[in-house]
Amino acid sequence: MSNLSKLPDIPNILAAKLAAANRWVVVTGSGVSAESGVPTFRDAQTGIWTKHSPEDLATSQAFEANPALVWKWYVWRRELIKKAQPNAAHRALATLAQLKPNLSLVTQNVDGLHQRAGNENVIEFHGNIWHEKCFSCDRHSTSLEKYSEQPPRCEICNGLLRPNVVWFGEAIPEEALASASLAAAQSDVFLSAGTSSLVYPAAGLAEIALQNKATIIEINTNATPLTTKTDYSLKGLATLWLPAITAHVKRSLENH
Ligand code: BV8
Ligand code: ZN
Repeated sequence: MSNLSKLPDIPNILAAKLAAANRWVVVTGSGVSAESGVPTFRDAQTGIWTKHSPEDLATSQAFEANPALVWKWYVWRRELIKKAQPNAAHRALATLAQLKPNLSLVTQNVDGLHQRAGNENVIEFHGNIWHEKCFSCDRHSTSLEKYSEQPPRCEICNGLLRPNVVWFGEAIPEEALASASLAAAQSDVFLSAGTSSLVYPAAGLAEIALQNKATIIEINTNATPLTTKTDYSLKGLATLWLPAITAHVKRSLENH
């Protein structure tokens, strides 16, 4: 947990709402992992990936056309993620989930850092980079060749394995979509952290919460299409605002 003295103050009315709120939904995007050294989707890609945009690589068409290229991009990301450590934002959310048992954590990130920080029930809306499935027969597989040069082969049909993440144009896993949508529809507080709120249906969860009159809070270093619809827009780093929120909730529970 960050040193409390440099954490930002939570506006008083919001502080009271947070302490009282029972059903929380937190949706995170790559901005929450950015301070762990994992590039966000909108960061310019670096090295050999500068000439590729994630939207072009994260598609089944791209994998079909050039499986080795797309597989190498995921291996490059896996190596970055392996070196990364969960940051103060991830750790604050792991503590918050213990303080608020009815908190649903929905992440668009595929890096598994929330689980490494201690969150157990993470709704992985876009899958997980460490899991694979067969591009031909769809069977889930746990290939040991996490960093191979070429996509590994399926042991059932010998098809190519692909990362078990949701590519553009692909459906969100049914269970993730249903549980995240239900949680948003029943939420008292909906907290969007570190996401540009551009990709649907993930960005639509805030709209579901809004219809349920939840208090909508956004943590982001920049404005997004969600910002004008929020009750509170907390401008700044996830590694400051999330520990500040968790510290406040912890203090208010201790004082009761
Ligand atoms: C689908 C996994 C149909 C892969 C990703 C309307 C409805 C439904 C679909 C669509 C629609 N309109 C358009 C679509 C199509 C598309 C879409 O939304 N396109 C966008 C570009 C317009 N959606 C889809 O294709 C989805 N599928 O709809 O299928 C269907 C339905 C039924 C049956 C068959 C088909 C699937 C989308 C999922 C794509 N997969 N990721 C991988 O990781 O490789 S998307 C990827 O980009 C992320 O997962 C995330 O969801 C998205 C955006 O990334 P962010 O996490 O927000 O990161 P970004 O860089 O954008 O922003 C970072 C933010 O953090 C910034 O705002 C920045 O200011 C902030 N920040 C940075 N540092 C910090 C910080 N904030 C705080 N602190 C910091 N330190
Ligand atoms: Zn197969």
